Amino acid sequence: MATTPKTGLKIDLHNTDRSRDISQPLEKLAPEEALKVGSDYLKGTIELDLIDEITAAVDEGNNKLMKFHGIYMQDHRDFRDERRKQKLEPLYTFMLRARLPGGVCTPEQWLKIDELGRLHGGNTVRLTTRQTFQYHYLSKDALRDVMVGLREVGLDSKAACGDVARTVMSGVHPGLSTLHKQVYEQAALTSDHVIHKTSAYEEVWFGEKPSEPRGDDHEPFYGRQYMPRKFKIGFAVPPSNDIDIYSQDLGFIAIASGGKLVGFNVTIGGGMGRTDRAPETYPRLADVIGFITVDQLVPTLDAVMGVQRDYGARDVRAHSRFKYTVDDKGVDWIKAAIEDRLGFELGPVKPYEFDSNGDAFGWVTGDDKLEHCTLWIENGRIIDAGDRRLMTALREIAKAELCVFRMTPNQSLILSDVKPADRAKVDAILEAHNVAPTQISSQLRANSMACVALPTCALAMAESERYLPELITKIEDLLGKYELLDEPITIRSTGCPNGCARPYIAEIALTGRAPGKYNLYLGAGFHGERLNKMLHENVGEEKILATLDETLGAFAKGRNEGEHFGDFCVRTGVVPEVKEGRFFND
Ligand code: SRM
Ligand code: SF4
Repeated sequence: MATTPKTGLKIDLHNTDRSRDISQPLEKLAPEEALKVGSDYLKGTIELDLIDEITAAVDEGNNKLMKFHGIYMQDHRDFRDERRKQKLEPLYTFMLRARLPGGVCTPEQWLKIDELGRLHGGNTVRLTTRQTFQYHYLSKDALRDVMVGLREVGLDSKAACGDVARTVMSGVHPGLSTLHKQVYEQAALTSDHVIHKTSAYEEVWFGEKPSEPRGDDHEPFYGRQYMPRKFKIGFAVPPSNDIDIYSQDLGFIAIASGGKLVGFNVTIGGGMGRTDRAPETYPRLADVIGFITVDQLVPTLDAVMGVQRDYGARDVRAHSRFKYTVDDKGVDWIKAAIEDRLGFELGPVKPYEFDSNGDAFGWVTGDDKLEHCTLWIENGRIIDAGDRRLMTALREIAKAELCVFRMTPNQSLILSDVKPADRAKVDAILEAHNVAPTQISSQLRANSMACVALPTCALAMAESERYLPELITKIEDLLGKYELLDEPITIRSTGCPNGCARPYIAEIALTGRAPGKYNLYLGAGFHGERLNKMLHENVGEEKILATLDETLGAFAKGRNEGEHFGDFCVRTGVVPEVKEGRFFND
C-alpha cells in the first residue's frame, strides 16, 4: 500500500487498472492521478467530511473528488479579507453543477430546480455556457438535500465536473426541425454512453450499498484513472454554431440530406483555457478530420476518447487537455490512431456552413407546428431583481405546464414546445413580471456572455458577470454615436484567462488580470471560426472604451457591405490575423 501525499488515502498498487497505455510507472503518478487511483472509484472519504461539524469545508482531496460528483468547494471572495482579519475560517460554501445533456428539462424538473435554488442557493439559479445550471452558496449540510431533490425529478450532477466527459452540448433546439430532434437524440445517447459508471455517487449521496465490491472492471472504459483532464463533447446543427464547435475537445457537425440526419463531420482538439504569462498554454480551434455515419458515432466516441485517455499527458495537468495531445502527436497521427481503433477510415469532410454562434431571440414556429420562445437572460442569471421578476415568471410558466425548458449554449433559455393556443398565456406571464423576450438595448448586449467570476469563483482575478452589463451600457453610448446599436457584434468577458465564456472566439473579449484590469482582444470570427488577438494587456475601463471608440468609429466609416466587426479588425490591420487559427501568440 502507498499513501497519497495530500489526503492520506491508501492506494493499493496491486489493485489498479494497468490496461492503459500510460507511460508513467504507477508509483510515480502525479498527485491528481494518485488521488483518483486511490479513491475507490471516486468515493474517497467524502461521507466523513460531510458529517464533520468542526468545519464548513471538506479536505482538499475530497474537494477534488467531489468535482466528479458535480460539486466544487468555494469561499465567498467578498468576505475573504474581512474573515482573515477576524481570524475566521473562510466563508466556505459549495457550487453544484447539474448534468443536463442538450440543456433540456421538463416543467416538473424546472419547479424543483427553482425550489432548491430558493431554499438553498441564495434565491438564484445560474445557467451556464454549457447548457446546464449551477447553484452557488450551498452549505455543506444542504448538499444531500439538493442531491436528493434533484434525483426526485430524474436529475443529477454526475460527471458535471472532473476528469471525465462533461455535459454534452447540442445545438438548440429539437422542435425546429426533424434534424434538430435527431441530433439531440444522438447527444443524449452520447451523454449516457460516456458517463462514468461508478456507484460511488449513489453510495455517498443516497446511502446505497454497492451490490458488489468495486473491482477492476467497475469502470470498463475509464478505469481507475479516468481521463487525464476534463473532456468536452458537443453537437452543432449548421448553420448555427451556437455550441462553438471549434472549442470542443470532440465535436460533431450534423450533416443532413433531405432534412434528415445522415452523419457528422468530426472535429477534434478544440479548447479555450490558457494561463497568464504561460505561453505553453493556449486556446486552440478544433480541426475537422473527417465524416462518420450516424451508426459510427458510438465507436467514434470510444476511439477518440480512448486515444486521449491513453496518450493524454498525466504528469503535467496544465498540458493534459486533448488539444495538447493533438499538437504533441500531430493531427495526422491522432487521426490514424483513431482510425486504427475504429478499424475503418473516416470519410472525407462534407461541406457545411455556419453563420452565427449566438441565439436568435423571440418566438419562432417549429416544423412541429409548436411555438418556441428564446428568452434573453443576461449572463444566465435567473433571479428576481427589482421589477423584473424572472425567477417568479418562469416558476409560474412551469406551474401551468406551458412549455419545455431548454438552456442554450449562450446562457439563455428557450420556452419551447408551447401549444399555439398557449402562446398568449406565456406572453401574459412574462409581461406581468416585466420580462420581455426581445427588448434588448443593443445587438452587442444580445450577443454578450460573461462567466461567473467573483464572488464565487476561486480562480477569478477580476469581475466578469457583475461588471460586463455596466461596461456594455458605456459601449452602447459609442454604438449609438456610430449608429451601430443594431449591429450584431459578439462580446465576451471572463474574470481570468481560463476562458469559461469562450472569450477567445468573440469579436471583442476581456479577460481579467487584476481588479479592474483586463486584457483586451479583438478580431475573432463572428461565428467562432477564428481566434481573436490581444490588443492591450492589463488595461482599465478608460483604455478599453477609448480603443473601442476608435475601432468602432473606423468600422462604421470604413466597413465593407455586410462585413462583421471582427473581420474588419483583421482586414484593416487593427489586429494581425492569427494565421494558423490555432496557436495563440500574445
Ligand atoms: Fe469553466 C474552471 C465556471 C465553462 C474552462 N469554470 C471553472 C471553475 C469551476 C473554477 C474552478 O476550477 O475553481 C468555475 C466555477 C465558477 C463558479 O463560481 O461557478 C468555472 N465554466 C464555468 C461556467 C459556470 C461559466 C459560466 O459562467 O457559465 C461554465 C460551466 C459549464 C458547464 O456547465 O459545464 C464553464 N469553462 C467553461 C468553458 C466553456 C465551454 O466548455 O464551452 C471553458 C473553455 C473551454 C475549455 O474547456 O477549453 C472553461 N473552466 C475552464 C478552465 C480552463 C481549462 C483548461 O483547459 O485550462 C478552468 C480551470 C481548470 O479547469 O483548471 C475552469
Ligand atoms: Fe472563474 Fe476564470 Fe472561469 Fe471566469 S473564466 S468562471 S474567473 S475560472
